[in-house]
Amino acid sequence: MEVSEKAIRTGISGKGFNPERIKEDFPILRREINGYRLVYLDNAATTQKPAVVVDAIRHYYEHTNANVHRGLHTLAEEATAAFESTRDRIVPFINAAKREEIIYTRGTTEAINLVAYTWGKQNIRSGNRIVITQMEHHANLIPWIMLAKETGAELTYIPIDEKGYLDLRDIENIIDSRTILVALTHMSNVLGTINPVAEIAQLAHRRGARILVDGAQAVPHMPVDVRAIDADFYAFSGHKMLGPTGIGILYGKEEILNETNPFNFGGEMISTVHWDRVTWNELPWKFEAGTPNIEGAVALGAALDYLGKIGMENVRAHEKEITAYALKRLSELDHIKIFGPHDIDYRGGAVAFVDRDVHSHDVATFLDTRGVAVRAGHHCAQPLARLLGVTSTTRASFYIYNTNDDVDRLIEALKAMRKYFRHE
Ligand code: 7TS
Repeated sequence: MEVSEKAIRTGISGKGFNPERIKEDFPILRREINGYRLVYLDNAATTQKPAVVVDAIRHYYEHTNANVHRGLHTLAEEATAAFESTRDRIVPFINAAKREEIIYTRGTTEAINLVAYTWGKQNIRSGNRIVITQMEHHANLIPWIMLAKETGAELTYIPIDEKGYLDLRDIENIIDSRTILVALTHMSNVLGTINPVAEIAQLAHRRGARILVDGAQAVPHMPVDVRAIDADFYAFSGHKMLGPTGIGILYGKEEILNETNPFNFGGEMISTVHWDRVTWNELPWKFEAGTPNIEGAVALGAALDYLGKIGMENVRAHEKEITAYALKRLSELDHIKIFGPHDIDYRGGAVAFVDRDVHSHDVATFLDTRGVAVRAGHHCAQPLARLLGVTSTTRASFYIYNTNDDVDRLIEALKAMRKYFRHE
């Protein structure tokens, strides 16, 4: 099969794409750490950036830099166009209905807090129920703990089963008629579990509740369609999908955002201001007070282009393959216990595990001596770790530039670690 020049540049072949070729687009992956070629397996925390994303930031400052929405000079118009064009590209990327539904934030955390402080404070009352799950990241847990305390609403958890799936047997009673909001993660950053968010949205809507989906781990790794899910709110971060830090997205249905008062006040978010009264700007700017992260939005556009060329189906297919390989290789080590589902159709590429004898922090530190970067800790989900009966786990998480060779390097390093700590 003939492969176009463009496809070669992006590493795309007839069978999806070639991660070895993709690696070349990421300057940082040429680094050696402690004498070994870097194997970066901390992608659930943040991904590395391809040269095109780094170049977009440089190009923006060298050619375009100006403040957005308020200037009449060429640079200001170009900066505004570049900033707003990423918003236009987010719309099809998650299949939103319109650009008014795409709010720039600093990331998932800020997006969820924005919903809690605006829609949440406006709508949640004593006697209401907020439903979340036992596998939430602190970003989708603490805002609801605080809001429940403040309003007198009840916070209820969908439990997880021993395999790491949501236990939905009692879901009809958990999401009851008092429920006003269901907030859950699309993909767990610890267990890797992909949750049936569309089905849960259907039930929430039948009860008259709204649903917020934390898509921090989903949008970077699989095709996401917010309208097929019928999400009322959907949050994600640019830095976990090849973009820079400090830029993220809150998607919200237009009619809900229209009924919701803003929370950050200042420039940009107003229409008219008098000494004693103001009217709000239109969507989406109503929620974007102050000078935004322009460079971040512009570079996120470059990241979207890069992922778009690969195709999110291909990203997901590659991650299924490498995660299946990682689960198989890790399962061969009898001193390793893996958390989360093993069925590759229902999980993503974050694989948390513990060694029977070596503390997860020592595991991560040892792996680093072999050039393998993983995360160890509670992964910002302390109650979940407690539920799993551990204080911390080691987590390997994969992305488009990881290969089976990288998994082999992880396994070799784990074996070397056992020797080093004299557990063999
Ligand atoms: N929700 C989930 C499911 C996450 O995995 C994270 C970050 C967040 C929310 C917060 O995203 P932020 O961009 O606002 O920080 N997760 C991780 C992690 O697993 N390791 O480091 C950050």
